[in-house]
Amino acid sequence: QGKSSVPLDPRVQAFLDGKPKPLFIGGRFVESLSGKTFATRNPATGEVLAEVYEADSADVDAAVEAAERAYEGRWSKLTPSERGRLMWRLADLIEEHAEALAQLETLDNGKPIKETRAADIPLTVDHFRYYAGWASKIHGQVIDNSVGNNFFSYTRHEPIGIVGQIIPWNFPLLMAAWKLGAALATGNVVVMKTAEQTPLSALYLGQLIQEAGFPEGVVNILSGFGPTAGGAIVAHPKIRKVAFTGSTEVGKLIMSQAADRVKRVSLELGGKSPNIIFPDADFSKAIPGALRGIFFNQGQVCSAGSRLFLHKKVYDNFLADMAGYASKIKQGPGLDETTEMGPLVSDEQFARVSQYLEKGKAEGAKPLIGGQPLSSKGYFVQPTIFTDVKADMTIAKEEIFGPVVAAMPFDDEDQIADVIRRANDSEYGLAAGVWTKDVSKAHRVAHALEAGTVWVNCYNVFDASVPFGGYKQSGFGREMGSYALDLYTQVKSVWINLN
Ligand code: TXE
Repeated sequence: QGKSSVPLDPRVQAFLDGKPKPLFIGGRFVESLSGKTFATRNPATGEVLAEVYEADSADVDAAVEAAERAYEGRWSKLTPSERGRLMWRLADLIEEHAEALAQLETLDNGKPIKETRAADIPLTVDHFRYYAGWASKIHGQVIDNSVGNNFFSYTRHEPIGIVGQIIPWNFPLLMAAWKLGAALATGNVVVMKTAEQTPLSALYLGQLIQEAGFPEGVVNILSGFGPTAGGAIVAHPKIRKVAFTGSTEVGKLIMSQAADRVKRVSLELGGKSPNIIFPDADFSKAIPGALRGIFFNQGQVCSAGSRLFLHKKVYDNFLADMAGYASKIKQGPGLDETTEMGPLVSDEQFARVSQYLEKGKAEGAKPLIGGQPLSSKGYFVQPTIFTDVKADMTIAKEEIFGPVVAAMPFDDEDQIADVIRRANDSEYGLAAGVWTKDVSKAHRVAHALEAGTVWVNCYNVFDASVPFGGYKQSGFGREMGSYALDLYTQVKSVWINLN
């Protein structure tokens, strides 16, 4: 550990007590029924950080039973305002435990402590507070005059019941919050499976859920693997909805498996998002924006601006400046306060990204900087900017999920049709960025892009009140904002005969 390494918070020391971390079922921390455990590793060193109990279908069954008891029992007796108050209390507790959670997240995921402190944890707190407010504002419509004089009708927005949630490893705690916020505000109960690479912060959250006083079984948190624990959630007949964030490949599988029981699904999947720089852009903002767009969280962001379209007039200068900054990014262990880029999450992700670097070079792209995995211990990869990229190259089409950007020039002799066509030429449609001082052009491009989010003169900005989700194979359903409430409610129409 270096001089600038953060001293470990005593609460993290206590949490990492060397014993396998249990599952959170029915308000209690329990061993898995099989007794099996698996290891989660510190990506900065590759060493084992903790063992966790591994859930499989029997544990999912137990979690569903606990959730059902909660749904039929105390949870349904609470008023919406009481529900909201519990969520607010949870947000307060997360804030009290912010430093411990930030450190634990950094240890398990690898991301720099500067970012967990500034982004992951505060966004999680905001998220619970935002949805705490919604709990008491959910209601249906009165439909009276339009049905004539003989009838009167109204709607109720009712919870779905037991919902299954499967989350990824790139923002472990924040993804748990994105899933829990809307589900709890609307009165559902949850069986959540965390990603096998990063189970720890959600288990810590389980302790805070307990402390906040949520009725037992409202939230159940399982560590485990996709095909076993995840598969059991998707297959369980009493789980009526599955919310998933992860790869498009697994999203397709879940969607087809859910069809069997006509289970609702919402999917937030991969991306290959275009970030478009027009020549009139303010470079002092666009260069940091393009850097943040691809290098934030080591590029492991579903909305990463991984296809950088630069007007040919500015292509060389912009890239030269961008490469200058990128080459100074300080890589290191996440717990070092001076670290700007940490390791990738796992050896698997390291191997995946390394293969894309090889493939990019083999297909003829040129790394302006980077292009190599780093050989020291831990899963580090150099920040990489590829030039000479053709649209049909693998690195221009597939999601890499690492700090690797494909830069491509465009010109606007045909107005902006060419760059829009190229930006939209992807099976993905999660996000996009546009940099220009021309307001009309910014709106025109924003409207024409096939993406669930368009950032104008900014990138990777998130807020609990603004919906997020995909077009095309990036998935469907919107998390955050009032839109996410629709994912977790079903509408009942009640007719009254007035005669
Ligand atoms: O994803 P998986 P992986 C993309 C990104 C990355 C690639 C692979 O491109 O390189 O996916 O990452 C659970 N039934 N994204 O392999 O497998 C799994 O346990 C039910 C984009 O980690 O999709 C984990 O909890 N669940 C992304 C979650 O799915 C299953 C974030 C995600 O893992 C399952 C992560 C199954 N059969 C990866 N198989 C984003 N959109 O932000 C796996 N899981």
